[in-house]
Amino acid sequence: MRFFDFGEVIDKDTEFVIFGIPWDYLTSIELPNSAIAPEHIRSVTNDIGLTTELGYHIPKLKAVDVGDIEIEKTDVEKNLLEIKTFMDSIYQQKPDVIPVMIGGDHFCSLNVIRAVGDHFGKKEEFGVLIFDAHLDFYDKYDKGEYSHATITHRVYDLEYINNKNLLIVGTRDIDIPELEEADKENIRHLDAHKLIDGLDKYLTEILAFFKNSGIRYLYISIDIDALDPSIAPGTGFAMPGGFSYREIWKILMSIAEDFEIIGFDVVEVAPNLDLKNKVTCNLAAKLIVEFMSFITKKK
Ligand SMILES: [Mn+2]
Repeated sequence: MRFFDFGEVIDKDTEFVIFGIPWDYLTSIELPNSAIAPEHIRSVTNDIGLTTELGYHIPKLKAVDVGDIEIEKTDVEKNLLEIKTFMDSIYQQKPDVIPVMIGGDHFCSLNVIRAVGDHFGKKEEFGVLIFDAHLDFYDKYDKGEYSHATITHRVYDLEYINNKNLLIVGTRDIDIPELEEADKENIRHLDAHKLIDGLDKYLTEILAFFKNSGIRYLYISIDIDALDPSIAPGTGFAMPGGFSYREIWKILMSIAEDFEIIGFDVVEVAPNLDLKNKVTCNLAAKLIVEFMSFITKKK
């Protein structure tokens, strides 16, 4: 099964490479099963109409779905290497391709973001925008430095990432140790409650943060728990007060207009906790395909 029946062979026209990382070993609670999310999110695309909300014909997207990276659940180092090798291979086939990763827990993003950043030539113009209910900024969590609760810290540890090109939005469930750690490093997070002043203001703050830092190229990581659990119930930590679909849709549209998006992911969807009508998987699939259409339309 492929995402929207896209082909699987990267060629000279390919703009997006979609792939799954079926791995959730580094989540911190047992209940969610995001390892099965890539196949479930692909599967709902069978039943979604073939135009985006603005009428773009989805089959026209120059996207391929190359399947899942091979994962051995508990072998963290091996999986990190596996992800790196995979990323190297897609860039070898097409150096300017846009990777689109379907997780897995949030830790799956680390070596994807690292590969995108390492590969990208203009590091001083590169930034990372993370949508998340949480900071994920623990220095260490239950299994150590690698955890879905430490992912943002590990991204921050990359030599070309700092508090001027890393922004977390949608935060509303922050624990004291990670807040202290984030404050110590002056990490900017635009908490969800600030939406009370309106989406336009919120959006302006996001755009201004990166523009003031001279950033022109962005990697976007979307933890599905950034959205309100009323529309995204299928995830491990369901915390009220998140983005509506329309709010995140508008934010994604605006950042695709103002920045070059050079990679993105959607993580932490847990199909075993989803409703029977698969609303969370539908949401993830919609976000992916709408965002691709925003990115491609610009060109
Ligand atoms: Mn997260």
